Amino acid sequence: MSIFNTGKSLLNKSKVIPIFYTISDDYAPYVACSIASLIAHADRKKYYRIVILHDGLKFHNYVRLRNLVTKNCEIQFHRVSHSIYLKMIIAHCARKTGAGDFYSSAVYYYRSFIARLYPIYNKAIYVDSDTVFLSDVAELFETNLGDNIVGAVVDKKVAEVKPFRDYVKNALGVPHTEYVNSGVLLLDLKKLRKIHYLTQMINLINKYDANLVAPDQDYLNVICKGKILHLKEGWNAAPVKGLQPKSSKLLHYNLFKKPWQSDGVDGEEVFWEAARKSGYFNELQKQKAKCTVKDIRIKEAQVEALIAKAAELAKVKEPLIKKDNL
Ligand SMILES: [Mn+2]
Repeated sequence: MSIFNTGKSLLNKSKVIPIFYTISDDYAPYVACSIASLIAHADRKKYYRIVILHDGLKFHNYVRLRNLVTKNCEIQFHRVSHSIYLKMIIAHCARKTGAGDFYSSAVYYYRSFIARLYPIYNKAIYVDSDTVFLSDVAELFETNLGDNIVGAVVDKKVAEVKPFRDYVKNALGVPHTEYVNSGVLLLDLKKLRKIHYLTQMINLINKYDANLVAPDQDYLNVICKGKILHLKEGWNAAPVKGLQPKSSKLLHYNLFKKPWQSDGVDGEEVFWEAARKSGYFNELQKQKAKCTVKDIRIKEAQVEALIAKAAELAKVKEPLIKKDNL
């Protein structure tokens, strides 16, 4: 037990709601906002365990994130050590340098390790740090997955952009009506262990060494195809201007429009409200002030490059990765 693992450790695992985030140090302010919003909507009668998987955090970030802890919302930190699996992923990412944002860090892949790292849990939630909760995460956790391995929301951005639609269909063999976003996941960890999810993913990486558009998300869609429960859109909602619709339960500032980079971003009020409770408000404001038009152009160019890459990869005659029949 480290001094950073705070809160009461309940032995009755069936009553704990485990929520996982994966971050590198520079994402600490955003994860603090997401956690602050999660806590603001938590049910006092329930117990939440937030686990931050990271690759090394500065001491002040540990301390500040720890400040968010409440009686029924604990925060654990887990520095993911570089296992043989992870080294393989890092080497794979290094070979794809310049192939897009998703290859910039192996942290994107940490979510695939949750089932393996935490055999004490049978069910868990994974959330991206660029999110803000508008309702109680327990409601998501209590969703019945039935026979499915994971629950996730169909990726609307993919459905809206033709090169993305063609890419998922041709390069992955997944129709856009089925392709989900991996920013919010309800995970049946028991089933993920049973199908050896991590091993399957590593095998696909080794076998194809494919240059994909959104690697970890693409692997999830291919490996779990047909076994994904489509959650209500509100659990991974695109922010809108002004007041958010009642159906929105979690806002995801997906892709490159982030309220901490510029003014006028849809759903910015919700983000700043969470930021006020995060302990990072002033810093985030300063960060936004420092962001130049040039920085935003660079982000826009990255989106364009990603769409161009999808268009190119969509030309393939057969899928780039194919799941083995076990
Ligand atoms: Mn995201």
